Amino acid sequence: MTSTEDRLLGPEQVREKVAEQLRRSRARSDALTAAVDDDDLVRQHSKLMSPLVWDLAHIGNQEELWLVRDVGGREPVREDIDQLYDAFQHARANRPSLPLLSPVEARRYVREVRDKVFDVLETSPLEGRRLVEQGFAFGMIVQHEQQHDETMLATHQLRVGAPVLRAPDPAPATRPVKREVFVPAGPFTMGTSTEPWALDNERPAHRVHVDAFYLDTVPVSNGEYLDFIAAGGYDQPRWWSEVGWAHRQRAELFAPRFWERDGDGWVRTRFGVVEPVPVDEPVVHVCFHEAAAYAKWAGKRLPTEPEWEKAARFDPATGRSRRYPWGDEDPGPEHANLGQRHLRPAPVGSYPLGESALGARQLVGDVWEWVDSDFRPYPGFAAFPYREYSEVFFGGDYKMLRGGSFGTDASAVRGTFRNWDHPIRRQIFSGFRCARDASPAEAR
Ligand code: AVJ
Ligand code: FE
Repeated sequence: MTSTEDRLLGPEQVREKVAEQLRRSRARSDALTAAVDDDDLVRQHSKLMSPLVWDLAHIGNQEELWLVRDVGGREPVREDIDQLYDAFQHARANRPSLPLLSPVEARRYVREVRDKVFDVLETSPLEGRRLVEQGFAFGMIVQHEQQHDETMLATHQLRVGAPVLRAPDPAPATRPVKREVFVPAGPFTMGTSTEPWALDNERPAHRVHVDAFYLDTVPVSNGEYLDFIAAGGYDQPRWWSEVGWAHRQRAELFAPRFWERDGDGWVRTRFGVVEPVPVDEPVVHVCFHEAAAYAKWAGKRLPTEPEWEKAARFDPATGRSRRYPWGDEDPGPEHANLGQRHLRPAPVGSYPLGESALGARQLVGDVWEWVDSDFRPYPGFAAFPYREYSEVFFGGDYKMLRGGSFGTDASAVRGTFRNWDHPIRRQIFSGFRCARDASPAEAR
């Protein structure tokens, strides 16, 4: 049996896992910031993003706050800069004009913090406080760095200039799959109370009833999205919600972000490379309103968050919820397109070994999937360890995204992981898949 209890690690195993993951996240931050010169690191490539050098020092500052000062009980490294790297004190648009650490100083700072953290990791007990049980605070900081690494990848995508990032392409899709999977009516366990590094908004586990429905087996492809464009989808308010249409008008949307017309066809820019839009890849860089409009045009709708999670985790053979679509095993390269191994989504139908028990593919990895739910706490939610991770964002301002993208690290996504953003955002690696109700006859 593979229950979460069997996965609990002893303190030495936790230390080893933390050390390995800290090294991996830092290798990624280093690669993303080494790819451009200092001038580029301090520049703001988009009003939506921080300069890369801000993300780097912010990663170090969060690590200092939680691991050096709180867990380690050590003296501050640089108390004077806390305020500069507090995301709530300065809007992204204003960050370039702050007296930020230079690239040389930022690199020295994150190294100094990391050296102390390795010392804290070796010498601090991993019990006695909830913050350190199973290495939670370290896991939170690993995830935080990886989240900012995905943000930095999005900044790279917004940056104008010659390509600086390279990675091999994913393999072609293996075989066609059926268009939809059936998700039977009934309750399932949503969220988790046992996953050691799950963040506060994923907790606690609770039972949720979901009516029978059909979910697309794979994400909506560029080819399908092109049909929506060709059918005049962007010109017909009937497919759009009222706020969606108002946004479509104001922002003059006509295609996914980074697409341009090229004669009769379309090209897109991907990390500085201009290329024909690949028809068999999941569409990426669409906002919630575009996703919802496409779904309506297709005679469908977006899944809700409970529907998405049930399709991803519910195993009808056992009635229990898995950690990941494919089971309880940590993600491997055979399961999902994660971790910036490829700098693009894999073709739809890829990763047969990552299939969920109900037969859906690519729920984890490739593209974040918009779902039609607002960011709300689960029943029994308690902010931990700080209100500013989740709680201050609850309410109707954000829509949820599930499953992670090719830019997300395996440590920063799971079957229960919840991401959110404003419904108009599309600089993130966001796509979607559609759902539809089952008829009463089908639902039996
Ligand atoms: C959960 C991805 C929305 O990047 O804004 C990073 C994660 N929180 N630093 C974000 C986060 C604090 C957050 N998201
Ligand atoms: Fe942050």
